[in-house]
Amino acid sequence: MNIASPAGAPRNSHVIAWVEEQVRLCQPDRVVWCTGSEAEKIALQDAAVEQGILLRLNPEKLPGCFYHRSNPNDVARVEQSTFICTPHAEDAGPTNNWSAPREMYARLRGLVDGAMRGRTLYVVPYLMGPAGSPMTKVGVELTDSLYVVLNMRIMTRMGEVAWEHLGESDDFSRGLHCLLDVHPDRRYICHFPQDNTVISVGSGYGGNVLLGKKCLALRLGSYLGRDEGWMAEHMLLLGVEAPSGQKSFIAAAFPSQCGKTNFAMMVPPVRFKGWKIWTVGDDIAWMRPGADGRLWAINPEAGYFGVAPGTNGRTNPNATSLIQRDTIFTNVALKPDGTVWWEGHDEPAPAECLDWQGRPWTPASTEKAAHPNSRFTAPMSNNPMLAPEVLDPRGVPVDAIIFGGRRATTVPLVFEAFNWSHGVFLGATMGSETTAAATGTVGQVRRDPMAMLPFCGYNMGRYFRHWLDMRKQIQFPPRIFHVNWFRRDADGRFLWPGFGDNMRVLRWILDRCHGRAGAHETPLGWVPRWEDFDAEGLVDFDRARFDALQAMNPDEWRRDILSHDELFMRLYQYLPKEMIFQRELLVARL
Ligand code: SAT
Ligand code: MN
Repeated sequence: MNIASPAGAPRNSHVIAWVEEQVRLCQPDRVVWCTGSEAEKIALQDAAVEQGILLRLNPEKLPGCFYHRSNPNDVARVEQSTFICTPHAEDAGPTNNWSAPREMYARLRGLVDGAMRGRTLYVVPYLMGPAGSPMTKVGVELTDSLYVVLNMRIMTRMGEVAWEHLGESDDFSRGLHCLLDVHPDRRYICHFPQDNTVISVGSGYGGNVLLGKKCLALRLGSYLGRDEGWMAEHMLLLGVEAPSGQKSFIAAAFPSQCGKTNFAMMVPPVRFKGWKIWTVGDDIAWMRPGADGRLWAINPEAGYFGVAPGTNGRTNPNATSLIQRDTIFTNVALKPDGTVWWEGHDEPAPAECLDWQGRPWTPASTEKAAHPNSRFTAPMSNNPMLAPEVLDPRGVPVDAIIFGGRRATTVPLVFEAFNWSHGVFLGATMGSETTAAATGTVGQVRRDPMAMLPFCGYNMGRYFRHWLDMRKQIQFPPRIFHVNWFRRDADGRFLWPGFGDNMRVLRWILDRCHGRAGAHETPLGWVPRWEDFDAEGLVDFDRARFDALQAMNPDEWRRDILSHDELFMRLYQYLPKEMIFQRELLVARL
């Protein structure tokens, strides 16, 4: 097939040569070069509906919205099938699956050889980051999935804009995605950082296949960032506007399904009249030192791939409004009137509906109607509180970095690191209970450094080194904090209401950043005293409850440090000595 000058193709000879090579390999019947136009979007949606990939939802109630069910064996990221393929195993490090590039290329070539016969290959050019930003990267994803094309169109700046940014350059990430037969035995998500390349086969779901997101923006991004002196992080970005008009920006790292989207779109409680939270991003931040000595961040994405269950007008009013249009819902429940439902929806459970696998469901059913990792894909432009700075090529200056996990015990609601190295240690030793975002057991505490365990594209020990080294380039570093919204009492009830009330924690964090709030020194770090914390208007919340939330039990912490040691031991050869010092200091303070 000759693809040299079809409609929509750029003149970039590097792109043409690479696409030609992939086409020869996969042998699709047709090649479509996506332009990103409105007309193209509608034609692709129509085609997806016709092929049964998408179902059009009720156009009056959910205009522009579609419904998709993935294969039931393919509903989350697959960490066991995700590989970092570098010449040496130690480049990938002990926390990644490694394979030699030559072997993995050979295996993948075997799998994709002729695999698109009878199918269409879509060429999806996209930008990660605002057009015109020096931080922005170009990616090109070749895929045989219309679902992927339509999701990429929401999640990235897709189309001609990317060719314009690229020009004649060959500096673009190469992504090949092939559904194959969507069988777990033939599912591989492989990264070749030296070649700026990702090959993903055998899956059609989320982070496995929307290659701009976890694969480029985090795994390849972290690798590029280390070489180029910036940071690719699994962080939301939000702006806080005080009644005075002063705006501060916060970056926060939480593992998947720990409320990044809700936090990034938080609506402050009535007590905080005049305060506004603006969303910059809900999942990924690219950060680099600016000429002014501060750390600046962009959100490389253009949409949200958020967890549906639990999203409602109380937990996330902004998300609830922005997913009323132009949204793709995946693996939620489908109601007879062509709308959607999930556990924790504003509407009560429907008398009858189809569950995420298309089976009849009623409130008497014992299984969940929506998959726990069901998702919405929605454009950020629909967010009523989208920060205008999200389009600024310079990004936003970061005042504070927050690390957090899902921990039922041990870890207080909030504490502040003594300094940058201590903050890096807090991030490096973060623990969290596993969730449905990845296949495997749910609810077990695992170490998830900086929430990057599944996403760091190189040796985790060297990643800590990079974090420590970045300090030298940042004259005015953000302060670093640790939070835990998920602590429970002896009866298993959450001690903290969370959601909008997280504004109270944010308030103390900001006041610390601007030198306005007091704190008390503990072995873990600085903590708010009762008088430093705004609890006014909280129901059933008194000083005893605050003390329970902030309690620090030395025995629990000694046990926790033993579990830090498990990670540190795996990384021992590569672990910066600052991490060992911080560990020793913590033990001594306890
Ligand atoms: O499926 S994704 O990897 O995109 C979502 C997540 O796990 O954060
Ligand atoms: Mn994520």
